[in-house]
Amino acid sequence: MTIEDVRERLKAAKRPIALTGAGVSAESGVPTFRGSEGLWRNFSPQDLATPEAFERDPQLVWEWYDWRRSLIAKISPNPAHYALAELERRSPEFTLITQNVDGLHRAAGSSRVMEIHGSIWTVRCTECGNSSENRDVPINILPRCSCGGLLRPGVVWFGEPLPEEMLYKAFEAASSTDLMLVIGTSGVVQPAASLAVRAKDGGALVVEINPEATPLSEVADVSFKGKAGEIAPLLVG
Ligand code: BV8
Ligand code: ZN
Repeated sequence: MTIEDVRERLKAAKRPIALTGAGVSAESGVPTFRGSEGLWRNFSPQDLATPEAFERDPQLVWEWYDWRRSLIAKISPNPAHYALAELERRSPEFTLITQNVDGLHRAAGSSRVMEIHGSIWTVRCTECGNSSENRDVPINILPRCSCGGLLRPGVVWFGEPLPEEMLYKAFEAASSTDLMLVIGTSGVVQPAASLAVRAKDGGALVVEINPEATPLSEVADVSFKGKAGEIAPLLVG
């Protein structure tokens, strides 16, 4: 199936959806989770993006998030983000589900975005549970809520449940889509990766964009081996 074929199928799709991962932001300069550049002070994200790490050393975890926030604050969306924002303008039914917390889809103009792993620009109080947007760069560490409680990044850590309502809606959308784009994800993190399987089981055409093969390459009907910033604009046309 060629890029032209998929472009036609995407034009005809009634309820297209896209599932994106760190790879869609790679060309903007955001280090991916599992790429070699994803390391920080020799810690891997898996070690730091957990409630246990925050419990043990909130200072270290906040230094990592502050480093990522200050990096992302200087970064712009790339053509892949803009192509998906264009797709939303063209298809009112289009749904964008992202594992990324960088906010670049919204920055590119997407508004119907399901940030199933939360947002790095949200903070949540560990005492009163209040969530708010915080764009301070740098953020003063350790950040405190007005109630005095310690603030944490408003993201979903490993071992934490995804927002239930949003996850239910994401699986609903995956069950009823007729075409899913799977862009820039290694397909190893659950339950996000299962959304692609759900789409396939529901009879959707599943199209992967990734320079490498992933576990989702077997699920996909077609896998374009290449960069999101180059291929996504060709598919959206
Ligand atoms: C949960 C927010 C249950 C934080 C993130 C064993 C087996 C199976 C599952 C598990 C297991 N042990 C534990 C689990 C569950 C665990 C999990 O899946 N672990 C994996 C690692 C095995 N999942 C969880 O813990 C989830 N919660 O299961 O809860 C539960 C239920 C009820 C009650 C209690 C508990 C929570 C998962 C969410 C974790 N949070 N992020 C933060 O960002 O700080 S996940 C993190 O990984 C990011 O969100 C990232 O997006 C995501 C997935 O990674 P990718 O996006 O795929 O990025 P990656 O670097 O991996 O890959 C990049 C890809 O891009 C590559 O393929 C590369 O080739 C490609 N690429 C590179 N350049 C480009 C490109 N593609 C296109 N263009 C390019 N230019
Ligand atoms: Zn509070």
